[in-house]
Amino acid sequence: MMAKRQASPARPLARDAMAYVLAGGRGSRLMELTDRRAKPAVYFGGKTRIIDFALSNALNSGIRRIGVATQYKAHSLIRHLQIGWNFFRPERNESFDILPASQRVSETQWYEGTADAVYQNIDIIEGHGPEYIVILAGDHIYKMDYELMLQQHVNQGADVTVGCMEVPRAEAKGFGIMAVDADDRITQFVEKPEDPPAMPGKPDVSLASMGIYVFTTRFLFEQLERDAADPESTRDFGKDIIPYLVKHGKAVAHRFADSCVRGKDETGVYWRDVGTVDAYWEANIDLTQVIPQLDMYDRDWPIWSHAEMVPPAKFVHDEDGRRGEAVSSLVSGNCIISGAHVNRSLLFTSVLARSWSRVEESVILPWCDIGRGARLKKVVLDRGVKIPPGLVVGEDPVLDAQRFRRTDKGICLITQPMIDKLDL
Ligand code: ADQ
Ligand code: ADP
Repeated sequence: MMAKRQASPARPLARDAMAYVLAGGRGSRLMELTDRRAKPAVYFGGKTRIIDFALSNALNSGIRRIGVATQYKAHSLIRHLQIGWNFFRPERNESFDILPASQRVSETQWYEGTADAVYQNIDIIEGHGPEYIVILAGDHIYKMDYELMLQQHVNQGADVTVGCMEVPRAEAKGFGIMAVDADDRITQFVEKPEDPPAMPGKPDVSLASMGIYVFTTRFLFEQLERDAADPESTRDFGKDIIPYLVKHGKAVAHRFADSCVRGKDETGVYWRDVGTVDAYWEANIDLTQVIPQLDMYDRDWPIWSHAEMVPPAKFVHDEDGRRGEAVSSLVSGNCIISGAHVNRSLLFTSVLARSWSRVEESVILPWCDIGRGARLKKVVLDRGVKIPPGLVVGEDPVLDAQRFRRTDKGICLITQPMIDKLDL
């Protein structure tokens, strides 16, 4: 292992680190929203995509070397990264690599687990020579200062530091769950247990891995080589590498609450998976509140993205003199609200809402066209959907469920193929 140096405020550890973002997952519980794009490429919050949060966290933390491992339906993601994240300069020792699947293996074989997605790109990481690696997932919404996690890693002399947070035990099945000692050393780790163990003294809470790991680069490579030689391994961080290091090495837990960026409103600890249509809808609609739980206005921790150069949103009377208006809503550039009423909704770029249409509690992705007199309530519209004049969604649950992807909570996800199939 390499010599450990103490964190010094004079030179942030982030400058010696590389962020490696795993962005290959489909996110199948988002249903048709991820039919054609990977979950990290899904739009969120009006101007950004989900992956922009992890990337912005890395950038805001001071990290200037970033690799993104892609896999499933990567085109939309790659296009977004190429347009929006192309400002890194090699001459300043910065880098931004978009890593396609299957560089080392045969044509038919993609990555196996998440560890393999790093193992296959060891050469590329080595070329950048980072001392530390921060492994991230590209599909969560949160704001976190990874520098603080790096400092804890170095100060505690850990082999691996795992980002963790408290989650309700009832929701803990989908996570790696850990137990820690008084020094936050991880003493037990089980990946996605059927019956998640609770935290001491907190019967309804489990301590969950966020899937964020800090390693010294050389040590990680040693572990990946060791794991690759193990025929029993599934080549996964959560299933193989982390449990191994909990047993045979020094694995330390880093509390998200210690490095969560709360913004000027000092909002609470915010972390969302947005992995289901309901959770996606809810997190987007929450932004329409007077004080949302996620502060997107914090200039000290901006969420970077690629924004199209488009004209401002426009609100006009239609030819009958009906007002075009939006209340309690976020309306992005190039939207035209013409004689339509928008309430408690989030409109991404270039949405057209035509006369007499009503949009309520809905998330409308870019380039949608809402026809005259249509009424939409509790809807998520995929990019580019053309809603025919007079279509009503959100008032007849049975009909909605026949036509669209309606969740138990009554949210309808609508894509263009669903509209094309309608017999109107
Ligand atoms: P999951 O998120 O369920 O659990 P996984 O499906 O392996 O783990 O995905 C981790 C991340 O890697 C996701 O962002 C996904 O998009 C991406 N990914 C998966 N396979 C990939 C591949 N081959 N190439 C590129 N990217 C890939 C993990 C941990 C748990 C932890 C949760 C927290 O295993 O212990 O609790 O994250 O969300
Ligand atoms: P984005 O996710 O950037 O909004 P689109 O919704 O336009 O992108 O498309 C998502 C992905 O599906 C893109 O990678 C695009 O290339 C692909 N795609 C879009 N339309 C078609 C089509 N008609 N046939 C095949 N692929 C398509």
